[in-house]
Amino acid sequence: MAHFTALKDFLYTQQPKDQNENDLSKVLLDLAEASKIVSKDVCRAGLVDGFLGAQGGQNIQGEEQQKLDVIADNAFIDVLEKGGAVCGIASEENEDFVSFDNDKSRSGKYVVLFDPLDGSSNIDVNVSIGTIFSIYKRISPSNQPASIDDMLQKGTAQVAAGYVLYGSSTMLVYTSGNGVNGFTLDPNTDTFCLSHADMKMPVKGRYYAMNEGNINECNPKIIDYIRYCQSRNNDYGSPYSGRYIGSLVADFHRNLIKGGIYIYPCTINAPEGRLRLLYECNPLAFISEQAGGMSSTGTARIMEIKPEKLHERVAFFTGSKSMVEKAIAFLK
Ligand code: AHM
Ligand code: MG
Repeated sequence: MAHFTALKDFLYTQQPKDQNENDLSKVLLDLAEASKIVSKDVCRAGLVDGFLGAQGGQNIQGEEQQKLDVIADNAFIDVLEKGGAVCGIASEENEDFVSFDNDKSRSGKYVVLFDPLDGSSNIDVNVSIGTIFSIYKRISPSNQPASIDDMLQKGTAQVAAGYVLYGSSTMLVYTSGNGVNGFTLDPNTDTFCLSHADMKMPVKGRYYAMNEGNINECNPKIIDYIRYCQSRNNDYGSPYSGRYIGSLVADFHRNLIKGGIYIYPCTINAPEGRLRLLYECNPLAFISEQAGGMSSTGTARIMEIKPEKLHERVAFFTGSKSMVEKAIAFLK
């Protein structure tokens, strides 16, 4: 078998050897360790009592929490808190951010914002789901509790971002502002191995992803754009193929590799948009831009939005650059 570089070794060779960068590597390795726990839980969910189905409560956004949402959330919080490089987190599943309060993590230099298990509606039906994360340098003083200002930074301040896709294989894809690299989890050695070096999103593609059940609930300009995707008069000269998994991570990953666009516009039911700026859109925007793609609300660059609250939602257009540009042109 070919020799693949392990994530740990890759981080070691990539990062400048100052202490800050070492700490960032530590955060990424902790996230990778937590994701291995979640990956195993996802794989055996059908066999274990208490893993499938609804938790019986709602998260702060009024959405039904699945048991695995909560299990994954706890796994990431637990590993990051013990790791000591992170002083606090915010997660899609928790109403407020969490400031870690042990001696080690109080001086942690970073905060992590994450969606522990994206694609909740697919958990029980064995369809790909994922974790999405964003890493920022704290702006609060070291040794003080993490603050809300640490969490509400613009996406342009991200020092790293990534996702883990629990699909036909488990993959971790991340950027620290120096391109995008993907690592496949080898189940035999439990090691993330570099399998997709320097990933580039094709400038255009032939896939579009949207929940078209919402088509009559959107701005009519969105309908015009979707008609364009479906027509022979588009830039491909033939209708694009519709592909909507309903797990953002999986739809994004396909578009990253094959080229395509994902859109979740404002709808009557979700007038601000459905997806969360901090846990979903900013990290994927950072990755898309680093891979040569583009992410927008339709009118603004995602990463330049100043967040006003933790669970802020936005309209999201992400994917191949020329396709996102075309969608934006339809909205004008
Ligand atoms: P979640 O984080 O609660 O799973 O919500 C995010 C998901 C995305 O993964 C997916 O693209 C979208 O919501 C699906 O929404 P819908 O069912 O409205 O199409
Ligand atoms: Mg999500």
